[in-house]
Amino acid sequence: MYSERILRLKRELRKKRKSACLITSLTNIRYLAGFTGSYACLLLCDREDVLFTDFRYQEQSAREVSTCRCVITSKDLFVFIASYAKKLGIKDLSLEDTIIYKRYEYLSRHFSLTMLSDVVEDLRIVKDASEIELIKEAIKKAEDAFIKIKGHIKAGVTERSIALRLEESMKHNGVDKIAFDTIVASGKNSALPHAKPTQKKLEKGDLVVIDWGGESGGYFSDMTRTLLVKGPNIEKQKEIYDVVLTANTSAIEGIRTELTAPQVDAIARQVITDAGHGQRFGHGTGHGVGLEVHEKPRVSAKAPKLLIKDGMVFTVEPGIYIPNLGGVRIEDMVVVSEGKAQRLTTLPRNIEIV
Ligand SMILES: [Mn+2]
Repeated sequence: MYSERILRLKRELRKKRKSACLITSLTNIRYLAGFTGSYACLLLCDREDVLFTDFRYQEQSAREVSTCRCVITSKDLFVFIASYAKKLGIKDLSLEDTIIYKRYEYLSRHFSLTMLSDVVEDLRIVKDASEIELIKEAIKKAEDAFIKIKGHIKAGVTERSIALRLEESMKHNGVDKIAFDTIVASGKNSALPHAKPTQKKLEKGDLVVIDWGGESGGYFSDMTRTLLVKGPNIEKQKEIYDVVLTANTSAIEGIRTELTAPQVDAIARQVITDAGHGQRFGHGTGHGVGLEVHEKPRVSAKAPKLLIKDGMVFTVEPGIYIPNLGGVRIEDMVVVSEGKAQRLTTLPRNIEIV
């Protein structure tokens, strides 16, 4: 698997008439070589592929990395890599554009450098079967965690306590890492798409947006559900919920491999615009999820016109946010398979009044 990924990257490099590259993004190193530690660089060239790390990861790199040579050094990593690469006869070196400037500057004194933008990120857009299995695991752990704490979501409970329980529940379920600060936003706060949980208690008639996810085996999940606290005068809340649900369903059912990512965005956006809330859906419809919570493809109006492909995994998360009333977002993850989208998120999507 890893050797095949490295071959695919080298094929891309050859198209650009490059042979040697230094991968510095830890996420991309994990993707290409399987190394999960926090300190490493990966040098790929015709003569050999080498993972450089230090003493802390001697044992781990030997266990995790089988397709590249592992070299342990106690010297400054970039000084060491520069001399190593020179011994291999490397003069031209391609770097990822996310490299730290001072590293770039140091290497520029020794090599003729070119920048690689998103080459590995582009390879990562289409997931293989093993990646999809890991993503399903990450989704299941986060969903089960939510089901376990759902009874706690009711009037009188604070946003923070719900977020805390959900995160604790995810960890109990074997999530390795919380994907991002869990969002629990109720009432007026739910009109902020990226609200932070506060000490505010849930009140009657509040919409409650809960956005959460976890990492499992390196892969992430990301999902949002909006609940409604029972109370009088909840018609408007129900109405916007229905619009968002229709937008979510229409977009997912409309996904086809003939469409581009912005066209998928347009399906969801049209439903919300037709209902008169176009101005209240100010973010993209979705984003890829994999080794990072937010990765390519971007599913939004302004995103590149990338064709939808089998193996892509991304979110569909339309929302409507109305100041002083509240917001609704319904976020599912989908995988594209045989030309259509399959929903990966299994939690119910009908409005739940608690
Ligand atoms: Mn998301």
